[in-house]
Amino acid sequence: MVLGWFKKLKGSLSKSSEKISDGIKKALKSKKIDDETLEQLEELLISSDLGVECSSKITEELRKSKLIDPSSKKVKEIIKKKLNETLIPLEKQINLTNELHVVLIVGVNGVGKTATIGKLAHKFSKDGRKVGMVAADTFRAAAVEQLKIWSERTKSDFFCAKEFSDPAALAYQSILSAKEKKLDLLLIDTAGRLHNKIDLMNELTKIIRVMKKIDESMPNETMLVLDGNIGQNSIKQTEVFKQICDIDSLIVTKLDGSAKGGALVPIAEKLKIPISFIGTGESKEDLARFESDQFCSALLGID
Ligand SMILES: Nc1nc2c(ncn2[C@@H]2O[C@H](COP(=O)(O)OP(=O)(O)OP(=O)(O)O)[C@@H](O)[C@H]2O)c(=O)[nH]1
Ligand SMILES: [Mg+2]
Repeated sequence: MVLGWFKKLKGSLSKSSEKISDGIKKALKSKKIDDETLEQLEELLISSDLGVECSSKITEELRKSKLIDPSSKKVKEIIKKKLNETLIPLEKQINLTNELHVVLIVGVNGVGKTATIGKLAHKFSKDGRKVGMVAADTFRAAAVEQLKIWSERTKSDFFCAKEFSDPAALAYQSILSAKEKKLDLLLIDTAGRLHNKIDLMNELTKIIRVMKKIDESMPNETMLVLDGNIGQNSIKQTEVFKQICDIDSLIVTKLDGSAKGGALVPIAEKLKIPISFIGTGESKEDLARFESDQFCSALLGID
């Protein structure tokens, strides 16, 4: 089971890991770690989106290691060790209890909020949990329809309201219904785009304020979804959301496809917010709990 999951993660990150593996092999042609090799390795790490800061730290570590007869395997282990130092403290597990757990999913448009809700529902239903989804993006009819399809696909309860109705009222009602139905997990989808940014932020503030009327601890958890491909922009997006809500964890999506898997590292390093899950594709299985060691092995192509 665990092995199957790791294989899948490796497959999703294969474009990134092939690029890194080939680059390391090329850099080690001289069979020694000299200035030229280190420069090549640093360039490789930067071009693999690991960020300048992290790439230079790794290069320094490789310099200090004074590897005699360096192999790709040894170099990868040093890189992994350094990445783990940054990423392990940022692992975040979601542990459900027997009480309803309400999760608010936020993020700008197109980052993958709705798809991530579908994938989360699939993951937790497989574990025998009763899951519900709330279409609190009432601004777009298509958004409601998209989430409905995910609810059918994952056999989850679905809560929605009329187009343009108040998402805060919907969220409130849905929590009450979910409690009655004894659901374990309620995932609330929110709008990524309204008329403007201020409207979007006001709406989110209101959703949170109204939820708190049920219980001050609501939402139990807020997850910010970030598109792993957009680099610096993630930092800016996070700052905007941080002004209006407490972000408990990040979900970094779209680490598959192009060789962009490394982009998670500078995001984590700069934001220092725990990462709960990573998205590695468009299907319901393409979501993994964030476990640094596994992620680094997959990214670097280590078995
Ligand atoms: N390759 C890849 N595609 C993804 C991933 N996550 C989401 N997508 C795709 O990205 C696109 C946008 O995803 P949505 O879930 O609609 O994004 P959203 O944040 O809900 O967007 P809005 O509702 O417009 O705010 C869809 O085509 C998804 O299938 C991922 O991890 N990998
Ligand atoms: Mg959406």
